[in-house]
Amino acid sequence: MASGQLFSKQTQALFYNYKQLPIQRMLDFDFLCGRETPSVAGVINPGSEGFQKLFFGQEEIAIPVHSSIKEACKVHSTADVFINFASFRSAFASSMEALKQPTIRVVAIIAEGVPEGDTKKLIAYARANNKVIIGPATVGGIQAGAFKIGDTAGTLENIVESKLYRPGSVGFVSKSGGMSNELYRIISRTTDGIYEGIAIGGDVFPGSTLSDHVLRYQNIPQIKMVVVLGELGGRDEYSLVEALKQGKVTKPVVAWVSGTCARLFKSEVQFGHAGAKSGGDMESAQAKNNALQDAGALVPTSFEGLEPLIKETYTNLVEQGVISPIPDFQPPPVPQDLSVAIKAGKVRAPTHIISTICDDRGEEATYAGVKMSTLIESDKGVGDVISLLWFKRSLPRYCTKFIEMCIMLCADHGPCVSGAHNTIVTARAGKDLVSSLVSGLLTIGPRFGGAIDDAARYFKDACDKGLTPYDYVEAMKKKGIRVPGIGHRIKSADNRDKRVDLLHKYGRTFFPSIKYLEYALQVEKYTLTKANNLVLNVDGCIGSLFLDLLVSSAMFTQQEIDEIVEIGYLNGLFVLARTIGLIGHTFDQKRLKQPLYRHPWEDVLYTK
Ligand code: Q5B
Repeated sequence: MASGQLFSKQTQALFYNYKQLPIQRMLDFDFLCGRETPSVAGVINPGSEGFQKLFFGQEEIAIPVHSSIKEACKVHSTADVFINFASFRSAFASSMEALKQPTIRVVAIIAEGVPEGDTKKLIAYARANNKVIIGPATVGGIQAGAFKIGDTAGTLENIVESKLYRPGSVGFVSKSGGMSNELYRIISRTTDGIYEGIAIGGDVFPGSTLSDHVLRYQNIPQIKMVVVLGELGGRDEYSLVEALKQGKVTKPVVAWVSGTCARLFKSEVQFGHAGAKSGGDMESAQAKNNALQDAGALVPTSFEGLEPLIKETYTNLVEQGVISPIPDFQPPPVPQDLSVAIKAGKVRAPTHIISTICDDRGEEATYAGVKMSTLIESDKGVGDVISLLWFKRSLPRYCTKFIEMCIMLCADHGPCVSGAHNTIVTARAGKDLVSSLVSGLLTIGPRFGGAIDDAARYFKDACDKGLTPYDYVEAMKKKGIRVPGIGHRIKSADNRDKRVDLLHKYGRTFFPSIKYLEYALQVEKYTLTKANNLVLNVDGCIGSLFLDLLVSSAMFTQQEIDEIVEIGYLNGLFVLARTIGLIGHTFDQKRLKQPLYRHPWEDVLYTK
């Protein structure tokens, strides 16, 4: 790199604190400039490691994320710029740590409000160790066609309009980052464009000064003229005045110190930046403009005069043969982000997911179009939520109450059933809640709890076909299928299942018709002639009564009923209900601090 150059087309940075937008803007700029390598080598995000996906042109790339500055510098030893997006609270510590890394040469500090005492320590360390600080309170800087810090130069449109995708002949330095965007435009209109632009930041003590950069520009052969935008407050501009007086800067310098309007105010006014207040005559914009002019800078009489003066200076240099205008070219178009293009109506993209039951995009989520607040305010219950999310409609109270009864009655059936046993064993093996829960849920199936759907399917089919219970049961026997919804390990004709009685009673009282339950009870009457435990069980009772609900509520079409039975909604009731109990069993085991379960040898038949 030539003496004075801070950046090149190969420069790579480490970015402190993951900020997707400014990093993507840097990578978009890289693509625009035709860089071969991304300008961000790695991201430091304290506390996390891995990769972040970003775009480099049309291609997605994975940028490594490191949890510490030291580690990032070790891995990316050629990345010599540190872009610090830390807050003002942590900017000092992270900047100092970065400055202390032998691989880091330039540190840009974006945060505003870094305590002046801290900035002074950073400046002292940087000076003593031949390092450069840009900022604090800066947007950063740019070397046209080569490297850009964070959000410098604003949007891609501004960058293209300002021709920053290729180097021109003008070096620019300003205090203000916002105004530098404006000046990039002005300079691109009046000259062949920027070679390098730096915003030093608006603090009272900038890490590097206007004159530091102008003196660098003096040593960069590609820079033929310099534009400086100062502002009232502080004495930074006077070091440039000295450099001009001492003949250290021989290239034409067009300068303007903004804030001349401050004299219109009776008392001292604090402008946008911390340092932008006139602390006395010497620090006024007029005084600094006068001093710069006296030292040989080209100073207009107002900000409006700046653009023509830059143009005149550039034209003179072209006429003198000092500048051969850099030819322009059309940069490649940077692909737009899909979300932006969709918003602008430029593209249409197929969605990958379709959802019809819930919408969380508005102020509050809706369940099948019903606002959550409506559910709460109208005193609805979990049965209503299930109606909306499963069946996509509000069901009458007698139906939602039935759903709630199913949930309540199936919530648990003791520690000995398959699901609870599995959950207990898993919890005792030290597993977490979700693992213990799912190990229990996984037992739900055709024999245990998951016979509701099949019970509904077979009872419906047999009843609709007009099969007698005898014909139905015997036909199932021939096929070698146990009648779903019939039979229980502990319940029998002499030990009725209270749950079945309660549901039966409810259906008989509130349902317009219980045709399918009646049929199931006829089947039970026949199976009980075979064995005492072949009772209508809780699955069979729910399956047949739910058919009655679907048919007699007149809330579902025949096609919808067939679909509900075919898809198999009804086991969901048992899964949902038993989840409550299985969670309870997990907590119970943990609370009781139960040790690892080992099944006793005596309970196993070892045989050959
Ligand atoms: N036999 C439930 O059987 C059970 C027959 C049958 C024709 C039948 C059995 C069955 C269908 C599935 C079903 C839900 C496995 C049950 C639930 C939740 C629970 C659980 C809890 C809770 C019980 C003895 C003889 C054999 C069999 C015959 C049995 N069932 N014939 N249709 N349905 N039912 N599941 O007592 O001639 O000797 O070979 O599969 O509806 O899971 O509390 O525990 O809330 O947690 O083990 O309530 O009925 O009888 O297998 O020894 O069979 O009866 O063919 O005849 P068992 P097995 P044979 S509710």
